[in-house]
Parts: sequence; structure tokens; C-alpha cells
Amino acid sequence: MKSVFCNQSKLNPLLLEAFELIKNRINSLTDLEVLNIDPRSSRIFSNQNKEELFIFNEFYQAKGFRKIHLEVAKLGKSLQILHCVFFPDPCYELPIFGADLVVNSNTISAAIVDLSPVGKHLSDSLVSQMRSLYIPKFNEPCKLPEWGVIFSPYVCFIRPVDFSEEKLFLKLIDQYLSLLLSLLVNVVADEIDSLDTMERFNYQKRYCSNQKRNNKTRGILTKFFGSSWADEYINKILFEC
Ligand code: BLA
Repeated sequence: MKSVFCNQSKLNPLLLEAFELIKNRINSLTDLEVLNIDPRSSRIFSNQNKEELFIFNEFYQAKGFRKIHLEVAKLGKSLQILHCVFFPDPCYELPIFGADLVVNSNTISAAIVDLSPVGKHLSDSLVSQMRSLYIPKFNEPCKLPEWGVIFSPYVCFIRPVDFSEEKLFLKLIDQYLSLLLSLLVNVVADEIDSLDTMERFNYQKRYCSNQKRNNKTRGILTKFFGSSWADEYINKILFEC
């Protein structure tokens, strides 16, 4: 997979490390299948300058997950992004894993990770497991925007101040993923038309519609690709529900 990136301009090593650790977790899933989507949406290069502008997408399905999306983007000289969401199959009582790493001029300007609820709250058993995790005290916590009510009380949104915080943040991504995957061991699927399934699906829709209100994502995509392309990408690739 790395070879895909080798042809590109240099990617931030932390972003590559995050990509690798998420990939390893994905590869450990049961009944993993690659979702093939139109290459025009999975490998995006700018016409003008292939070196500086690309978006690389991977999509998977697995037991418990309707869609897993892993994305690495290099947008211009200074901006790099790692974006990942594990959208659960609503028949399963599983939270939504989401992570966003924004690298600006080779420093991480925003790092977000969460296991977000698909009901009023996270389940009691998940809360007790989250409580037992070691969540470091980062020096520069960031304030969530108003649409961020979709996140759990355990969302970590920071700007790492040094290399050690960057490493701690990667460890946190891995811990959240490990916890998520451990839930799969005991989870049983509810009927597709059960009230629980429908409620979880509605929360997933709310998650997507709130994420679509992130004007920073929209603004960046619009700057590089124009507003109708950005809208379509946000609706169909990033937060389709
Ligand atoms: C913030 N997202 C941002 C920022 C940029 C992007 C440029 C601002 C960073 C900064 O303040 O320095 C851009 N993110 C992108 C782009 C893509 C992307 C272009 O994923 C995709 C192509 N966003 C997510 C997910 C989460 C998320 C899954 O996609 C959370 C799990 C969160 N990103 C998120 C939040 C902010 C952010 C909460 C801060 C928004 C704000 O401060 O208003």
C-alpha cells in the first residue's frame, strides 16, 4: 500500500504511521471485503499538478460494519489529511469510530478521535471500558464546534505540542480501535427492522448530517476542487448514509 504513496510527494511520517496502524486493525477484521468503488472517486489527482494534489480512498465491509472508509489526502504544498470512519451495521450495537488528522506545514494542527454513540449514550459496558483506558492529559485541547454534539464524552480533540504527544495520540487511536474490535466478540445482530436497529440508524444519519456542517472540510475541498465537487464528495463519499 505504501508504494501507492511513494510516487507522491513526501507524506508526513506520523500520518503514514496512523494509516498503517488503522490498516492493521482493518486487516484483522472478520469477513473483510474490499468495497470497489468507481476509481474516479477512489484515486483523485488534480489535472494541473499530480505531485501536490491527490486523494486516496479505501473502502471495506466486515462483520459489524456497513462501511469502513480510510482516506489519505495531500492538498497543495502544505496540507495533508488522514480521515477514517468505521460506520457500524446498525443491526449491531457498536459505536462509530472516527478519526481526523490534519497536518499543516508538517505539524499536526488538529487531531481528533472518538467512539461516537449511536443512541442517547454509549452503552454502560463501553463506558466502563473507556474509563479504564489511559487517556493522556494533552497540553492543547481544542474546543469542539457546535455540531460536535455527536461525539462522546471521551472524544479527544487536540493539537499535539511535540513528538511525544503525537505518539501518544497515535496510541490512543489504536486503543479506541482495539476497544471497538473487542466489542465484536460478544455482539449479536438485531433484526433489521427492530426498533433498536432503526434508532441506531437514525443516530448514524444524525452523525453524518452534523459532520456535513464542518465548514473547514467543505472550505478546503471547495478551495481545491470547486463547490459542487466538494458537495458531492461530502455527500457521496465522506458522509453518505
Ligand atoms: C477540522 N478538518 C478540520 C480542519 C480541516 C479539515 C482543514 C481544520 C484543522 C485545523 O483547525 O487546523 C479538513 N478533514 C478535512 C478534509 C477531510 C477531512 C479536507 O476529513 C477529508 C477530505 N472530521 C472528520 C471526522 C471527524 C472530524 C471523521 O472527517 C471526527 C471524528 C472532525 N475535523 C473534525 C473536527 C474539526 C476538524 C471536530 C474541527 C472543526 C472546527 O474547529 O470547526
